[in-house]
Amino acid sequence: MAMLSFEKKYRVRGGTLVGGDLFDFWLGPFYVGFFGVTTVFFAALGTALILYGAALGDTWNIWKISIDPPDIEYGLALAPFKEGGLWQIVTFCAVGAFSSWALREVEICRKLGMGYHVPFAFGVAIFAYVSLVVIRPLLLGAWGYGFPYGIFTHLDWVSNTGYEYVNFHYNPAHMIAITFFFATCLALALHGGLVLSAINPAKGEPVKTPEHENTFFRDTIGYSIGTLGIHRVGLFLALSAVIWSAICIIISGPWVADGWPEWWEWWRRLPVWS
Ligand code: 07D
Ligand code: 07D
Ligand code: U10
Repeated sequence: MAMLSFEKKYRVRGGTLVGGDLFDFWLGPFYVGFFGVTTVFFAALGTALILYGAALGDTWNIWKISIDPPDIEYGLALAPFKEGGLWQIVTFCAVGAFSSWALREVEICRKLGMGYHVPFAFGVAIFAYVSLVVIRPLLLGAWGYGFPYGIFTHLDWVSNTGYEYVNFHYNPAHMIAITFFFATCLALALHGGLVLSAINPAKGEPVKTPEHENTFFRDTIGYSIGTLGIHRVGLFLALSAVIWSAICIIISGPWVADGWPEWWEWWRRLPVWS
């Protein structure tokens, strides 16, 4: 069915979580819904506040603009607007916009009668962001532990936070996260390569079947996970990468306060070595 006539057929009321029929309509290609309205509200307010913060700052250099969190001294209190209060409101808007976007995805899934895999996956990305700017600051007792909203300043934050723990590469959860990120790239490259090699053949060649795809991997590594399985594995690898990322930063400070290399002392002290 052509895409446009399919959309027409499925553009029917229902499936909303909140708001009933009130916002149950489309604007051009975009489904609106109650959470489309809240997304636009939080995203527009957050963006406007970032622009206002940039106007208050001393540069319009896009790389250097930064909305900084409050000083550690403010703890978990609300800070004055120009001393981190702005960062706190922008963070609130960001969490509001990202959650609204995820819920709008849920409503679209419900309309289409599909599973909730995509909003669930986005929820994991939101969890990583929330772990950086809400969960870890709460555990450490100050909003000042959140990262600043600026292109270069957020890189400075990652580098400084990394060196605070001497060598962040020794963080075991960071190791697991990185391994999952690398594995995700490998899996996507294998999958993209395999599918294109089978269904986008040279001119005049017939399109190949999933049996060809299975056989390629059985011939190469002795096992094929199958056409559905590879998507399960892909989702698992990608979500694991982000979940272990969230873990690696949540435990840096609240659990391990000194350097990560030192944490490995327990391994050196195992009686088996002596
Ligand atoms: C390709 C989908 C499209 C998304 C894009 C990003 C904005 C920000 C706003 C200046 C893959 C749009 C960007 C809306 C502009 C202001 C106020 C996604 C794709 C194109 N980072 N980070 C980038 C964010 C963190 C790190 C680039 C966001 C953590 C490193 C971009 C967040 C840590 C490097 C960016 C976030 C961290 C980057 C490209 C939120 C650990 C780079 C991103 C909300 C996770 C790279 C100059 C990209 C770079 C980069 C955005 C959080 C580390 C500006 C929105 C604190 C080491 N980050 N980042 O393509 O070139 O993502 O930086 O959590 O090297 Mg970052
Ligand atoms: C947080 C993004 C969420 C995004 C959302 C959506 C918009 C809308 C609109 C485009 C999590 C935002 C959407 C804004 C845009 C339009 C229209 C994703 C998030 C909700 N590290 N490290 C990681 C590596 C080192 C350090 C994670 C590698 C050094 C610290 C990952 C190396 C030191 C932290 C990772 C390396 C160090 C991390 C990031 C190599 C510095 C974190 C991925 C090869 C000296 C961060 C949760 C991630 C983390 C993190 C990889 C090196 C420090 C596993 C490969 C040794 C402090 N590092 N790192 O988390 O875990 O994405 O964050 O050297 O905080 Mg590291
Ligand atoms: C996959 C797949 C598959 C496919 C696929 C795909 C995965 C089975 C069948 C999909 C994959 C692709 C298409 C490949 C490319 C994708 C990526 C590389 C991922 C990264 C994506 C991007 C970088 C694009 C990002 C674009 C976005 C998020 C769209 C932005 C849209 C909006 C802002 C409008 C949102 C609409 C809402 C909220 C509700 C409706 C309301 C309106 C329309 C009102 C209009 C008002 C506004 C737009 C203003 C709102 C203000 C905002 C947001 C603040 C901005 C402020 C300013 C100052 C400008 O597996 O195979 O094939 O295709």
